[in-house]
Amino acid sequence: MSSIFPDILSRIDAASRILVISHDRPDGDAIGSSLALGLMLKKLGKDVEVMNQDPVPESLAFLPKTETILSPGEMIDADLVFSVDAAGRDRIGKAVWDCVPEKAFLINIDHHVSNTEFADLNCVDSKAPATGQILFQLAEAGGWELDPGIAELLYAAISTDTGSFRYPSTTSETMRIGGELLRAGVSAGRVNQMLYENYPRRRVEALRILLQDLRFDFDGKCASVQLPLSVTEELSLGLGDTEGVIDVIRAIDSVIIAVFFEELPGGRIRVSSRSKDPHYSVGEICAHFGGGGHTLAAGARLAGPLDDAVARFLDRIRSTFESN
Ligand SMILES: [Mn+2]
Repeated sequence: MSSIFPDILSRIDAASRILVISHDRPDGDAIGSSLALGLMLKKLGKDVEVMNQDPVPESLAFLPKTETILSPGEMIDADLVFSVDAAGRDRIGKAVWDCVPEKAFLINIDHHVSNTEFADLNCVDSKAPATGQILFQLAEAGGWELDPGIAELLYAAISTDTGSFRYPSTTSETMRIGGELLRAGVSAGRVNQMLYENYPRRRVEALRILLQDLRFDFDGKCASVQLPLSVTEELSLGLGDTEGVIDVIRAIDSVIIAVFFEELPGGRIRVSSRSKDPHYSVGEICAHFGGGGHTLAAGARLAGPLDDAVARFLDRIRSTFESN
């Protein structure tokens, strides 16, 4: 992994205008990683823009410089482009690609095991729990100086992808980096409060409605909830409002696989899934439906209607339980 860092560093040296992009519906790792990289490159004297197809979720807007993230508009004059935390080209969105000049050199930094290595240079570490961790290591390799803002972005990136340094992907290296980020000026109490104890009321209202129809299958080993578009509209739910639902149901003692089904405008069904046991890979289940992710956290998009998608996905989970 770190063997690719010198190549990346020399590409940065040679570049003057850099664009940083990430996946659509950005999460904490996407926002934290793309802004942290953008700010670190700026400190090196580069001209940098950060772009995302979708707006910053309200829950992450407290992070430094989120207001500087561009929405797709005009073509960006860049000679180097970084894609961070995106498993494939299609995860970034066509509107963003329309702003990326074809001549630009593309570097892909990511931690998804399903990464398609779509760039000119690919730095993919599927053991890393977050792209933010790889970026911290890159910063160390480059001898880059962090400031409290950059450190907070990297901390948020790693914290949100590890369930606050709790998931099995959390290693001693992750904890070391967490410590370094605190040393660089992050206030753990404040960031954690902003990330995990600052929900809008509608997020908890959504949880109340979703849990009314909490469903258990396969002797309680699978728990799932469904969010019809009508509820999304009724509660004016935005990006990020339903993110915590799956963590609540995966915390049930009997549950090995937790699934969240969300009906999207247009009728497709977005599926988020989590596993607590590497023998039951939700990454493989999602890959069957053209999605991807990690062994313990993965997603896919299925054709609707909702009932039908639920039935097909649960059927696949049944086979996973039966074949193990
Ligand atoms: Mn990530």
